[in-house]
Amino acid sequence: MSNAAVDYRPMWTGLGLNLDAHDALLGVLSKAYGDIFMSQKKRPEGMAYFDFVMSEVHGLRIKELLDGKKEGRKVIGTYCTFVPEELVLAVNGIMVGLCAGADFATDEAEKLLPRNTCSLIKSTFGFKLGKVCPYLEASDLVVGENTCDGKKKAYEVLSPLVSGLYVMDLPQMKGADGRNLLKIEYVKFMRKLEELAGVTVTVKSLKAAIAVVNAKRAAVQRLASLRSADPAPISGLDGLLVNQVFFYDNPERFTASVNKICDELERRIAAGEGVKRAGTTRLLVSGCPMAVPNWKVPYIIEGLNAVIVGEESCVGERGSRGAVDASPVTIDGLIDGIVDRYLKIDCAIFTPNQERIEHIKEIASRSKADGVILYGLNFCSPYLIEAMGIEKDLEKAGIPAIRIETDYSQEDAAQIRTRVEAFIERIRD
Ligand code: BJ8
Repeated sequence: MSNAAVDYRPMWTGLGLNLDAHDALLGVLSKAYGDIFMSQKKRPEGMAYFDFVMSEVHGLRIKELLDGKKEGRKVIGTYCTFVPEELVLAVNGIMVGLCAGADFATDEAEKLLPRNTCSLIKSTFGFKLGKVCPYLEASDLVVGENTCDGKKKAYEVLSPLVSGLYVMDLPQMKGADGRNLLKIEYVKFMRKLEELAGVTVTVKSLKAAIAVVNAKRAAVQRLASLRSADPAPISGLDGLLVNQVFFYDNPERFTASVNKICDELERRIAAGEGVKRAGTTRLLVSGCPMAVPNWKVPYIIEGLNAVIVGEESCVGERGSRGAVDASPVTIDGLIDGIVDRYLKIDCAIFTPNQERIEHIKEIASRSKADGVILYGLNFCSPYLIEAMGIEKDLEKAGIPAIRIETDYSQEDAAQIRTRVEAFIERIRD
């Protein structure tokens, strides 16, 4: 997936990538992207921008990061939506999500991690050990976080493998003590960024950064609300792709591109047009994050007579809802606004986490979903355990739900297809 006209190999060599392994990875990704995305019918024209971004995901965007580094900007790689992009932008840094959405070098990863570790964590290691992630290699600081037990312990193992791993502590409960902890951690992280970048955060720089990220979130929220139309104006696969690119792209360019798609979708909706006919079964997908290029389950769902109308996920509404209050006039006040916004993320690592079920119901109702697919990665205790209670709760509320537990392999694709097909039939009966 790179522009054939430009030879990025010297750049990748400079980053220490294993070129043969990287070529093999890009070959597989490129084919998957063509099969999954380019074969869709009635895509919005604005998705051409996202096709371009994906075609250059290891090319032009990496060059932009390296050009930024030459100008003295720092690249901050992250694995969790709890890392505030506002703070990174306030020191003129660039934040990127790190690759964790495909099986790669799993045998190597399993020499360091138990087999019964979730695919997302194994993937993080596989991409590092296989030397195929230019984002990771371009990062000046890699930020881990104290979230689930798997990640927490995996960062101890990852630490000697990457230069500059910084682990942020996160609360697991949302009372006053939890809020205090998050604020302390965000201030510590801001100091770390200031030291790394040699830049002091000012009220002006932080306000400007908040405005950029709020605009980016507002654009994806606008897109999410347009998906409530019937017929759905955009496929779930394309909706997910936008949510995935959210973590990689230049934020201002991303915002403009999403708003452009929204303008187009508004015209589509006014004309009564959509990607599938009105009345197609509408599904909400809820659960573990789907990092690039984890498209397996949405591809299966939309290959059937169904359309995905929302993602209750960190790569989706859980990660992008809300806004930071930009009105305070002190750094402390602005940090409070950041803490308040991020503390609303209802990740399953929190206990209790009742607001997540309310949030799922709210999205299901707004997006006019006919049912909810509770998506969980094998061995992910926080989401798999929550899913059992949520399934019962949703069914009790009259919202059909099904739990799908899977990994990044294709081995269970036929079985998932059969189960989703039966679920759609149950909804339609
Ligand atoms: S805020 S969801 S991005 S931690 S799938 S590694 S939970 S065992 S990813 Fe997450 Fe931040 Fe929460 Fe969001 Fe562990 Fe589960 Fe694996 Fe997971």
